[in-house]
Amino acid sequence: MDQATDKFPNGFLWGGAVAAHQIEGAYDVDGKGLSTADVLTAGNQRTPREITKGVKSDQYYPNHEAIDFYHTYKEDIQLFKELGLKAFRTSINWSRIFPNGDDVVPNEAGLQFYDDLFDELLKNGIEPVITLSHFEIPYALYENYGGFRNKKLITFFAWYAETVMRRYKDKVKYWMTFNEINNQMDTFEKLHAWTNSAILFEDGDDKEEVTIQASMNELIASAKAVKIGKEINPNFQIGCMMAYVPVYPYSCHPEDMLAASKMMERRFFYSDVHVRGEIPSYALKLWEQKGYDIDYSQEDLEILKEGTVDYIGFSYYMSTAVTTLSGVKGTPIRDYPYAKVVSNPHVKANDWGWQIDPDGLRYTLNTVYQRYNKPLFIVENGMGAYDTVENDGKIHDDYRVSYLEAHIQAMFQAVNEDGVELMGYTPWGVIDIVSFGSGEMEKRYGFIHVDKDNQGNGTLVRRKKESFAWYQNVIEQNGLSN
Ligand code: P53
Repeated sequence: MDQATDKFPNGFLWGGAVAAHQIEGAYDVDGKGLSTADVLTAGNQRTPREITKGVKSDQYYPNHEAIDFYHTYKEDIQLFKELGLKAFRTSINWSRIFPNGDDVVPNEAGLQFYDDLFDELLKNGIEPVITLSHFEIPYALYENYGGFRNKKLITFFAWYAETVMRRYKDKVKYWMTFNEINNQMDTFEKLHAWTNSAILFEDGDDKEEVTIQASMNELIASAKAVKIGKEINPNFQIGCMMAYVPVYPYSCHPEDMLAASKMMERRFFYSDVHVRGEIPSYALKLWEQKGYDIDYSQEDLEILKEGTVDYIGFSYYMSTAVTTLSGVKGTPIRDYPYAKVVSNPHVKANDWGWQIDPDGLRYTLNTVYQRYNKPLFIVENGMGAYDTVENDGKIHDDYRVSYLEAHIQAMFQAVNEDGVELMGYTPWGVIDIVSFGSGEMEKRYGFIHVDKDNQGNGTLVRRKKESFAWYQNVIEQNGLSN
């Protein structure tokens, strides 16, 4: 067999990933309503982003313009085509379709934009992979309903999902419901509660209880979307989207092992419901012990069963470690005060402290596949880094290539040595975009550089980085060259 073609399965979806609010800009045109991403200020490595009440004239909001993909998508898709992408993952901005979230009639101009975008991708041989809610919801749903803590959002989301799935039924085959739905359970205090849930907390709230309620509402909404989607087009492949950051025991002390496994439970809770269609016993026990009164009906439980996902999409960036040993510096963990999150002495970290661990990807692929026996799809992976544009306009980003190469190697081993079923790989931020976590432009992931800085200055000119040719070759060879 030809060396070049026996590396990854036939039809493997080599691609790139972004999200609507991080790339599109055009935040107030063609009838779009305000989204929760539009009231996030810029932060940096040390300063968190702030959430403002509505748009303030004296603040800078990096997502308002982002990289203006709304107006440049045709030229950008030409670059994606040259790169060789077979798939492009982005999201639909809910507030383009339903400006207030609770509207009955969709905004035609918003629908038309995604029609044009998907047509342009398909015309260039690129398969759209679409997330319904990627870390944003219409702002009015936050202000007027309190976000996903309110069960009414289940109905609004289901109507939004039905509207777009019907409209694009012949254009989009691969869907995901909520981006990184499990990325809200560890630190619901700040931005993470402002992800897909956009919870408006009230005085006296037990934040964990409210976050669990919002999570359940999202899981039910997701199952409804899966069920409706399958009725609209039985060929749809509808997945969930998880953030997998594996937690290692820092030592082989049995208590470290138990602490690591407890931490993993919180993350697995979401995929357990998505894939198995029922609430796991460890979650029911926890709610009982804490006296949480989580509201769901018999009908909701049936919907969970009927709306299980076809595949598991997930992001993988880093791993983390926990310990119960005294004398090791770390951050205490809510609920498990005897354990703390510590840095792993065996791996390095990037400038934002994210620990680089390609073996962790292989470990994750194995663990998740063995747990669920469902096809997996790596829909985000990458390393945020500062890039320098040299005087000759070149960008030597060998660090990016090293990171991705090591992760593709790990993925190769998981597929070819461990037998994991993997549908594709769409590295994050194929073109430079606004960082979600910090709001910076200069935390870059792309193969394509965009001339814009953290303050919003720049020409928005696109330049190919050195990694562009490298990834082009990976796709062409269907794997790493030997
Ligand atoms: P940024 C934390 C941990 C893992 C993934 O993140 C995360 C986050 C949030 O910061 O989010 C995903 O831009 C998310 C993307 C995001 C990407 O990772 O903070 O799905 O929207 O941009 C990278 O470097």
